[in-house]
Amino acid sequence: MKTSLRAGLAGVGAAAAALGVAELVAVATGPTSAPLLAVGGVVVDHVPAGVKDFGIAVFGVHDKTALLTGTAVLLAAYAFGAGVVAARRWWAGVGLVAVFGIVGVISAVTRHDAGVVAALPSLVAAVVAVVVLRGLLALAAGEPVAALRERAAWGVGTGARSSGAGRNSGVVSGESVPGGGAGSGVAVADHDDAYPGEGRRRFLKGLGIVVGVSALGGVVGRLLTGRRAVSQARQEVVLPAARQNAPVVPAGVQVPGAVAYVTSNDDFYRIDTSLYPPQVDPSTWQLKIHGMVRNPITIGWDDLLKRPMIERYVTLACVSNEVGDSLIGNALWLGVPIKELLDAADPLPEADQVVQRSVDGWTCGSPTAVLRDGRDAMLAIGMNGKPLPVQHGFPVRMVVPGLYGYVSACKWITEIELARFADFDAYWVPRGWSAQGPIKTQSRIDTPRAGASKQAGPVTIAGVAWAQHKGIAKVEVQVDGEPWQVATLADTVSSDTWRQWSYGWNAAKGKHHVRVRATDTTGYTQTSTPAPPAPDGATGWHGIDVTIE
Ligand SMILES: Nc1nc2c(c(=O)[nH]1)N[C@H]1C(S)=C(S)[C@@H](COP(=O)(O)O)O[C@H]1N2
Ligand SMILES: [Mo]
Repeated sequence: MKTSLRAGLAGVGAAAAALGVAELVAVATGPTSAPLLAVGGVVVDHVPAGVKDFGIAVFGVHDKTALLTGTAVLLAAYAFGAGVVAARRWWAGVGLVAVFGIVGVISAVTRHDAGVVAALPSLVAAVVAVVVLRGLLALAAGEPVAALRERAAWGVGTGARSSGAGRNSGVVSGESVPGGGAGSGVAVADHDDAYPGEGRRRFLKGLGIVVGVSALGGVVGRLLTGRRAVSQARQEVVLPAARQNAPVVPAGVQVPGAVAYVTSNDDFYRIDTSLYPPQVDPSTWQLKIHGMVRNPITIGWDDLLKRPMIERYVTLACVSNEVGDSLIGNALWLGVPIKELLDAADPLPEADQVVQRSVDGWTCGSPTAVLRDGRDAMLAIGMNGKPLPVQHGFPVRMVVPGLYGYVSACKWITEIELARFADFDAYWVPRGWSAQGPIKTQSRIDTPRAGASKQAGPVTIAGVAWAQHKGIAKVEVQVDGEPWQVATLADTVSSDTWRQWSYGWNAAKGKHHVRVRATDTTGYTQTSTPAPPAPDGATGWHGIDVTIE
């Protein structure tokens, strides 16, 4: 094995140990204080506003894993380099580890609401990285075990000069350089045959043990963090009954082949900027309503539960949803009408924006007029009969019929600040998204699937359409540019949910293109002009290709 390969692997091993230990420390200091999550969080929040596609991507459902994997790969590459450098110039290597530690510390302590203790995982990680790097480099150099044991300080300060290029005896004498002067490095045998077989085996064994123990530490850390999480508190929540019974769902809401009318909690799309869902204990939860109000209010969990509740089906939609895509879901929400709390706080007339702030610092802003116009906007605590799932904002989130999630649906909400749109930009606004985000009238074909093959004869085309708080008045289907045909609308609970539709098509052999468009109760028919999600929601007609055989 090549010298530099071994040194690089030693670096990667040191990084693994650092991250594993950091996860353990983070059990005490909080999951987002661990360096990987902390740095990942900073990346999410600080991507330049111009990188529009990335802005869309962080809205995306699968991108958290991608981001963390990417960060881990970059870190591994960095660690490899640090290992190679450290083998030649020990203190330069230590410097690179220190940079890693400093980046981790700064990321962790600058996260919203992070205390100084958030620095701990990264600090400990950096120290561990140095110690383990030193040990692994020594193994990589093929030092006799005895020599290793004799070292007073396994890690720091001992270095031996490489005897330069060319063959190296592979035996590094115990010659220590206290404090390791500049330029001292850990000599690594240049050729395998310097320590035929045995040195390499010992190195690989050491590396394997380090990586294995670190992975174990990381997993144990995550498990312990999970146990400290609020899932227990969530299970203990007993939801109060609503003022009236939940609306009855008519049997006719569901069209075969379309998505389920009510989305289960497990299937509900999840979008947020947090790499680890905030853990908020209801017993310490508080909501502060302040800013441009005459009567600031602070309300706790028990007070909230005592207030009269409503239970409503509301279809939530994400502004990042592409035409035909599925960042949309319909659930039964239980909660306190926000209008009543806002009325009690008594906003100043010029406070046209209700800024909602999550415990992790994320913000969104809804028009005050919308939240007070009598629609069923609420501080929700229940979702489909269960306490809010942690990922969907436990214990309390906002739900507003008719507004995209990024301007209204604050999860883990802890603060409501009355302000003016002119004075405050919420999270996504400086990142290129519109401050106003009413949901655009849209429709989608669920069956047949795009690209499907069907037998000639009767084929049911079906799907969903939505125009929350306005309601769907008409859905039309078009095959191959023929005249638009009116589809049959299914029942619905209210104008605040999506509505299913179907159309019986007598399909002839060949390739066909099928399109759909909806008209809402204001008389507006979806525009055919395609627009991307940014800045305020995609437009255009959903179309699919179908082959009839
Ligand atoms: N705290 C917090 N709340 C948030 C977000 C977020 O990033 N952080 N994202 C919003 C967006 S963009 C959407 S579309 C909805 C999605 O809610 P869901 O994950 O429950 O489907 O949550 C909103 N609430
Ligand atoms: Mo969203």
